[in-house]
Amino acid sequence: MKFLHCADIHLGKTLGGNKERYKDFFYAFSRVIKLAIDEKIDFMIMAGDLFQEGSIAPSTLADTIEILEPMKQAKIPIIAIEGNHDLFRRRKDESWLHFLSRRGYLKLLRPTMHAREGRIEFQPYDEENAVGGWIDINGLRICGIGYYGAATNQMLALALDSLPDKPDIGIFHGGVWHEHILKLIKFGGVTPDEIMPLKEHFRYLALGHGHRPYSYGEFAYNPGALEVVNREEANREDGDRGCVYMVEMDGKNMKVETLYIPRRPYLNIRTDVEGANDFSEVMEKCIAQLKVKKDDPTINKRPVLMWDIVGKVNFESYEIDVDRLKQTAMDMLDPIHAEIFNQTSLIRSSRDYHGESENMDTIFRETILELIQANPLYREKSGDILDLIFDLKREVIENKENDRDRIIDLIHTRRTKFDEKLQNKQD
Ligand SMILES: [Mn+2]
Repeated sequence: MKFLHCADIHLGKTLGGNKERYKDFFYAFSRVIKLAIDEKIDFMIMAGDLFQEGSIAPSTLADTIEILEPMKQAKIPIIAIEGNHDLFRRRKDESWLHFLSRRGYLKLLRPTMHAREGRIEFQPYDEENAVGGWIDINGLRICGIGYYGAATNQMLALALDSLPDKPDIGIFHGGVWHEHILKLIKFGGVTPDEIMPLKEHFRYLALGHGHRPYSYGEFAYNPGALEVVNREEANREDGDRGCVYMVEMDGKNMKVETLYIPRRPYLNIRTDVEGANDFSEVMEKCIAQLKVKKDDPTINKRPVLMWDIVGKVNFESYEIDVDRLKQTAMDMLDPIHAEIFNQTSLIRSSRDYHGESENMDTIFRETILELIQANPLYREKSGDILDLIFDLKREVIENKENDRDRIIDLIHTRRTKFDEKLQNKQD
């Protein structure tokens, strides 16, 4: 018996609407599917987060069906559970995975929750409803444990009380908290002490949720995300690749092999411009750093670029021309997508704040403007947004009747005006 285990595919994810980035996630998944078909595996496990969000776009669904079709043709079942990202508008009984299961593209495992009785039930997979708690494939019993979020510890204990007889494989969207991944998982985490009892029940525990690969106790395996979903996950020391597991179970023996799936290079650059006196000094430091990246032979494909400019500077930080920096980066590295975060701040001598000439409004305006301009998306409209925030502040202070609708109205009216202004610009 041979199966592939993958997780956290996040189809539908993109960056600022970038089409190429959107396709990267499908491309990575298509490599896994090709591997499955070439290796003639018996089944595939997808341990949650097939999609980036529960309410995916129609085209994401169409692209997904297209990519799954060869698996259906090859009659290789995909046994899947829902991750936190797959739930449709936070409804626990609806997901596009269930739709795919009903259409024969996968088999969705989901235990039945009896919330009032505080009980979890694992029912056999029911072809008609295209859902169930467990399924037998060629003599292996696979059990879908699911995702329990903040309630993971209690729910996992309940789940263990009602497992079907002699399961071989468990699928669980949740992570083991230990030093390497602690930071990556906020909800859905269990401690090593809580995960070890599962070893008595399962020979293999297929995990999802943590986006970096790890294994625990020689039975729990987490492949991580195929592509970089959030920038913190990008780690060039790991190489530009995601991972899946090829597992062979034969009698009592089990062999787990890690296979790598190439992914797009993802550059997280941080340039420290501490002490710069003007924009040209910032530019100089930035170009020096870009040159290093340009010469890096391991970047063999157009990268994604996420660039932080940090440090205290001796001039107003909004004078940093983010658009020009971006253009320079585009020219030098040719990324498919680049985002620049101006996180510099002004070094002020303390007398500036004590001077009576500087009233609170000026300080307020400067501080807020800096915050708005830190995000490149808002830079163009920073003046308008600043005015709005300023007016809102006054409105909140002066609005004695606590009339919320008036404040919401104010936001709506101004927003419409921003849009009109932009529209005029484009025309
Ligand atoms: Mn995920």
